[in-house]
Amino acid sequence: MSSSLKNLSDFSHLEVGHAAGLKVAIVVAQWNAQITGALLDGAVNGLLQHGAQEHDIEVVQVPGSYELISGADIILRDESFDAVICLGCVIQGETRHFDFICDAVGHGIANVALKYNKPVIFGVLTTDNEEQALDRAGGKHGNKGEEAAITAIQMALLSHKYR
Ligand code: DLZ
Repeated sequence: MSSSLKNLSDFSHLEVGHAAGLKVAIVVAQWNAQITGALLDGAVNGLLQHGAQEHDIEVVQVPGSYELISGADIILRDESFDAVICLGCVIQGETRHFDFICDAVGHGIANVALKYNKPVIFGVLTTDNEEQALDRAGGKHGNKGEEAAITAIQMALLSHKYR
């Protein structure tokens, strides 16, 4: 494999300082607040650890994951944001609500990203039960909020590069 192709497959972590100067909004759902609060902590820590400034991070609460779509859309009317991280937790219940919400949020977030040509990150847990969600919100499977922050930085940098 040529050295340039090897570089393409290098997914090593972003270095500290790469998020300096990036303005990032975090839209977080209030449903399952214990879990989304932990995801929020992970996302903020992830941004700060990589050099983002506290005053460049805007946290906005919306009622449920379904509202993450319009929350991200509203935020991106402000052109100064480089990326939006959407955080939510949808837990399977007895009805088909789960399917409708997950489907809508996945497509909705993708549409907002394309509408504004900005990274909008899907940091939504879609789990069978609360235990699985806790495992991914600072538990044994890490913190998906922190992973969403790294993704946001990576995509914002990519977007800047090809502006
Ligand atoms: C209604 C509802 C249900 C049943 N479950 C969840 C959930 O597990 N996670 C979540 O974030 N939101 C849930 N919601 C609320 C919807 O996202 C939305 O706020 C309402 O349907 C109003 O649009």
